[in-house]
Amino acid sequence: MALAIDTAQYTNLDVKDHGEGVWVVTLNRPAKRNALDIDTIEELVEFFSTAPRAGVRAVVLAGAGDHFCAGLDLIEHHDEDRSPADFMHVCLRWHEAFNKMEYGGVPVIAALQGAVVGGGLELASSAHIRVMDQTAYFALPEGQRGLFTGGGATIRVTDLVGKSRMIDMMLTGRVYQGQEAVDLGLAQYIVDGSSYDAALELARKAAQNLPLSNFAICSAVSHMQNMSAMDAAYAEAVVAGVVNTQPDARARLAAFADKSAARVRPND
Ligand code: 1HE
Repeated sequence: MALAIDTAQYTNLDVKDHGEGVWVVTLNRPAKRNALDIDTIEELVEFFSTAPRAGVRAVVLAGAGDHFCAGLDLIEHHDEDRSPADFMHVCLRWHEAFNKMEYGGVPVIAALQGAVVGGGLELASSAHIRVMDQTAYFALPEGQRGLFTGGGATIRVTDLVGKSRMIDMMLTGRVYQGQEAVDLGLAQYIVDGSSYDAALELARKAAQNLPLSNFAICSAVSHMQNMSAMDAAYAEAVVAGVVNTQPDARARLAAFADKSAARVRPND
């Protein structure tokens, strides 16, 4: 049974239907550089828990203003003066939100500009594709703030750039930007214009795939990385058994057979 997304229930996020299954979710606290307070995390949990069952075919994740996201809301964290157990539970809600993004089976394309730092990088690294503009920069300032990552950077940022670079970023506050950031894997695309426009175009493209194929791409690949090679190969066969025999694929295969389907060609 399909769920409905109630856009009115979001305040820290701006949630919009862009048609043909593409939704845009924008962190909407630009005055706070989109810092992640607990309410924003709860809204992310809500949206990404609902989206896979609400017919959402692709999501652009953006940040309002000049910066994508300044990470943990340091003011809230300071004011709350949390106990270790309190903050552990905060982190578990972050993981809930980010795991729903990464494992939910709906493509999430992050449009990055300005600061993508601390928890903002943890959020971005939970997306399946990251598109940066020329202003975007990446850092993990936790070390300088007397903090540690709590939103999955030890797993996802390490996965993107490797352990040594991640540790260097945390120890020294090193900032990556521009083409170097792409070369390291922090983003897959860098554009001269708007990362939002480019991300929307990619989302529209991804949304044309069959939902079950996208589910496998955006869920199975992540799950399989957590498995032994033997188990991953087995799981891959089982997933392919389901996806590659889906009735909706038959028309696409028929189009290839009758030569009406586009061929794979090199870029111009
Ligand atoms: C914030 C936050 C925030 C800005 N929490 N309020 N993250 C950081 O260590 C990054 C902290 N932020 C910055 O370094 C800078 O703010 C930015 C580079 C992102 C932007 O600089 P700028 O000059 O445009 O803005 P600003 O003047 O520093 O800040 C504007 C307002 O945003 C100001 O509020 P105002 O009420 O005084 O106007 C700032 O307080 C507010 N603001 N960033 C709260 N992060 C699960 S563990 C994850 C651990 C982490 O993420 S640690 C990394 C935290």
